[in-house]
Amino acid sequence: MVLGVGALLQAGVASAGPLVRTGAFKEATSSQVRAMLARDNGTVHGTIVSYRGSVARVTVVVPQPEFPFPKFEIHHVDNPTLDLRAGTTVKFTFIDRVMGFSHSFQITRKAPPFPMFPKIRPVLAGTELSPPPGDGKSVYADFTWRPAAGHYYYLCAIPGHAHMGMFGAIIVK
Ligand SMILES: [Cu+2]
Repeated sequence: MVLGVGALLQAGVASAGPLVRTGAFKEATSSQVRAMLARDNGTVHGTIVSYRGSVARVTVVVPQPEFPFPKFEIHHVDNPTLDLRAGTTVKFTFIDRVMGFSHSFQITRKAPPFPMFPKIRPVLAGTELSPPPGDGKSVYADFTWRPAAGHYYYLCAIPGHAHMGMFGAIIVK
């Protein structure tokens, strides 16, 4: 189940969309990651994270360890549903903490189930693949999204990851 290197990675990755480029990711220390986690202004209700106010700050982490299945984590909730208000400016910070493994965070209207090789077009916002973090390092990227009301999904475009559950819903009302 380890899908991680070489040309295989690129096969399922959407090229369209306003994505943060792989080369634009930056390295973060553990204390910088803690600060990014602390500025998330969502509130947890079970498996939902709700954001109110004009600016939502959403910090998404791919945590160590990633086994048995890779996942996203927001406020320590696995692949939560994000509850947003239309008109909100959503400032995402996406952090990959998994040594040696790339991931991405991409927003789409396409609904699951996602195939092994997801062909996600268009991607509305998000990132290309992260550069694989070095030992003890994290990499991150910031991007802003201003969604209209509707139902969306976020997912990782690495082959197999969304297929195995590395995705979540976004509801904008
Ligand atoms: Cu992934």
